[in-house]
Amino acid sequence: MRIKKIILYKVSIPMITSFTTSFGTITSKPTVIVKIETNKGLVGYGEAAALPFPFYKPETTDICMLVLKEYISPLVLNKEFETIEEFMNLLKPIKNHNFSKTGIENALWMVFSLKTNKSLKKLLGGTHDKIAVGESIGIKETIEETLEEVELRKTQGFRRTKIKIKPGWDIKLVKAIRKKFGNIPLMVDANSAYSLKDIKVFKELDNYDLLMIEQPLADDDIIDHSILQRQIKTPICLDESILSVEDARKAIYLKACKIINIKPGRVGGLLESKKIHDLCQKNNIGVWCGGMLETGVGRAFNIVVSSLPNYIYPADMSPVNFFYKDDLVKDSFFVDKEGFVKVPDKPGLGFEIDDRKIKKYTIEKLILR
Ligand code: OSB
Ligand code: MG
Repeated sequence: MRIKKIILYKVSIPMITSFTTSFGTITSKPTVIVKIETNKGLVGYGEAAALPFPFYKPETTDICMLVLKEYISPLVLNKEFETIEEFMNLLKPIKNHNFSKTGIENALWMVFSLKTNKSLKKLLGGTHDKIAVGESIGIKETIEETLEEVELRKTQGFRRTKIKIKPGWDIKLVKAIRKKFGNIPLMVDANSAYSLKDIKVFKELDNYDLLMIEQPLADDDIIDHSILQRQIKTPICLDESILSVEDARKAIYLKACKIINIKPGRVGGLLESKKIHDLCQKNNIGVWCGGMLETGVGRAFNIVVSSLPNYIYPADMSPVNFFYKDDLVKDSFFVDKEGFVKVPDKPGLGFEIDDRKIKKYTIEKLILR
């Protein structure tokens, strides 16, 4: 198989609400949609869902456009390959840039799904027919406002609540949620905002029976996570720290976490996600799928990866219309009253791409061949 044409769309759908974490506030989130066409005329779409600024990972939306155009396209256009593994080997010279790689890798999975007439779930080896989902609640102005959102999402069926924390916005909030909602499945995500000096905060959080604490410490410090995990019983879940199956191997070896959040975008696609998933499964580390506020295109791949057997905790899967005025797919995924999303079982993305919408929200377009 060969890719004969790549089209990059930098797309910006207006946000309905901003999203605040310890690293900053997202008020607009352009994303990159990657469309590929093969020599046999098959078409696939993927999403490189980096953030517009380098506060989560160094890669940004504009960097994805640049890397896809200048470095990825020349390595892959018109090159022969038979499998995704072979395709990813073409990308080996490029260090990191996992969001960029994911954009094109996902598009290729879609092509393979169409070519073999098998659903993505089947191709990847998924076993769940539906996936459990939760919501990620950003940092708000007040505790009251946060409690209202927890309430709303609970009544909508979401199966667990994740709140973003940062120093000064942690224990009081968790305490208020426990007081009002009792023993609901609850977790926190610090996005690297703390250091080992904050051990008192974590010892205190240990009293609130949290499902997990996501990425408490620096993204490049697996050792300190290991030191912290030895001192608290709440499971540490790594997000930013895990960019590859190699990172996962080291984290597991050092006992730096008990859970891993495997987002395809952060690790470079579905194939690497599957490798991390398999390693975790062997080592009794449960996993789940986080999100990058993707459009319906990126979310479709997150749903697929979540169908793998060791994805045992609810995914961050707020519907696209929580955050955005519109979507790029027709009939986006639906969260049922019990908080489950059905995994599509037809070949292709599983959702119908709305080309008109892509056109409408495109702010930059590049055709590469
Ligand atoms: O840390 O999980 C995170 C959004 C952007 C960047 C990082 C994170 C998040 C979220 C939102 O928590 C999850 C979602 O896409 O719904
Ligand atoms: Mg996170």
